[in-house]
Amino acid sequence: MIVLLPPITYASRSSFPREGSGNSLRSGYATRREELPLSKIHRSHRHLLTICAFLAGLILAPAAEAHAHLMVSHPVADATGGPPGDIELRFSEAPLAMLSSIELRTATGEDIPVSSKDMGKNMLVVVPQRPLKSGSYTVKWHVVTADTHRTQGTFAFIVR
Ligand SMILES: [Cu+2]
Repeated sequence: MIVLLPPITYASRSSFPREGSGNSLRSGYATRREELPLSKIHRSHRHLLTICAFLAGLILAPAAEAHAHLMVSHPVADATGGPPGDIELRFSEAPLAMLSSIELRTATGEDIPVSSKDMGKNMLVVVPQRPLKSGSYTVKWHVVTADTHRTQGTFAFIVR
């Protein structure tokens, strides 16, 4: 394939405005360059970067804090006790219930069906749909907060 390019025309020297000799024109360029040294350009860029970093920090800082961390649970992780009526998880931020979940499993990996129960803004609560026999259980949770960030975790408890 042949690509046809328009002919490149170079402006002849005579087409430049002539102000004095060629030597004075060259020295004029040099003077202009001295007025805007590289270090000055870099310094102004550095200021711009500092401002950008500051603004990004303002925007990102509240978002980073909005991750939902598990504050406390019932049963408490690694606790041994009677069969709990529900599994309660309290987070540092409000989970979006539609995008969050709690799964309950036996030691052999059997999934125990749960129903959700509303117990307030920062809580996720589920009720096991059948009585929990003695043995160890795993609670696997994942939570999405309003900033779309996802956190997850697992803990276990033992039913005597
Ligand atoms: Cu977050």
